[in-house]
Amino acid sequence: MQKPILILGACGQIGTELTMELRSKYGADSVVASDIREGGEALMASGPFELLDATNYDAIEDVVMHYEIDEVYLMAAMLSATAEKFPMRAWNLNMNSLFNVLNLAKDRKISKIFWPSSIAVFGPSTPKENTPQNTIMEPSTVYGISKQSGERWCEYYFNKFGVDVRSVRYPGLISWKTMPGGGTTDYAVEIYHQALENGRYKCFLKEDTQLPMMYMDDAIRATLNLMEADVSTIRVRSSYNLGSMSFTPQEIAKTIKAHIPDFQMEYQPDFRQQIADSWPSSIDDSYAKKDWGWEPKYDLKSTTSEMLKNLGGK
Ligand code: AKB
Repeated sequence: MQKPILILGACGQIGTELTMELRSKYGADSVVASDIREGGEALMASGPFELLDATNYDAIEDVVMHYEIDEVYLMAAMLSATAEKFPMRAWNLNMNSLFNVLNLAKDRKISKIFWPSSIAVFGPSTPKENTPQNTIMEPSTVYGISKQSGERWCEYYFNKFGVDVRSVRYPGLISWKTMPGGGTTDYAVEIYHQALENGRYKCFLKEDTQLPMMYMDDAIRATLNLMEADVSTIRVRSSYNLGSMSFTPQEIAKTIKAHIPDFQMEYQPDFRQQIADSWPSSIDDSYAKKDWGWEPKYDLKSTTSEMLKNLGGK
C-alpha cells in the first residue's frame, strides 16, 4: 500500500495535475495537497488540503507528523521571469523550501523527495544543441542559480546522508488545466488561450527562439516513472535532463494556423528574450532513457491538437 504523500505547491501549474494523477493512482486520502492559497474547485474537492508555506519548517513538520507522510513532492517555486524582479524572495523561497524537505529526510521523518529542477540550470556558455547531462553550467538568471544550487544540495544530501531525493530538469511545460505563472516559456500556453479567445497573440519572444518544451501529460508521467523507479537504477542524484520536443514561436503559430487559419502572430520581445537566449534549444535525455525508460509521447502537432480541443471545449 502507498504510504501518505504530501505535495507542497499543489495549486500551481504542475502541482494541480500531479495531485490529481497521484490521487487517481493511490487514492484521494493518500495524497495531501498543500499551498499558500486554495486551488481550483476540482482540486479542492478531490481530497485533503492544508494551507502551508513551504518556507516554514515547523508547519511542514506538523503536517508530516499529523498525516504520517512518507514522500514529499516540493513543487513550490518562483519561476524565471518573476525571480528576475524579486531576486531575494526567489532565492529564499526556492532554497529554504528545499532545505526544509531535505532536512526532514535527513532526520528520517520522510523517506523520499521529488524536487523539480529546470533547463534554467544551463547558461550562455553551455552547448545549446542537444545539451548533455553533464556539461558547462553557468546560469545567468536568479532562478537558474537557485535551481543549480539546489541540484548540488540534492546530490550532497544523497551522498552524505543517504537522502532519496529524485529530480528532473523540466523544459517549458504546456498544459490546459492550470495556467503557468512567471516563467519564460509561458508564451507556449498563453498562445493557445489567445488564439481561441481573440484569434491573435503578441509574443514576448522573437520568432526564431527555439526552446525545449513538453506536454504536461508527458511531464507527469516522467515524474511518476522516476519516483517509482527502483533505487538501484538511479545514477543521477542532481537532476536528470528530460527532453521531448523543441520549437520556435513561429513553428507553434504554424500548427495553430492549421486549426485556426486566420490566427495572427505579432512579436514584441521583452526582458524574457535574454533569459530564453541563455537556455538550451534542445536536450539530450539519454540518461533518463537508459536509467528509467523515459520516452515522450507528445510532439508539437499532437500537443496543439490536445490544447485546442480541451481549451475549446472549456
Ligand atoms: C520558466 O520558464 O521559468 C520555467 C522553466 C523552464 O523552468 N517554465
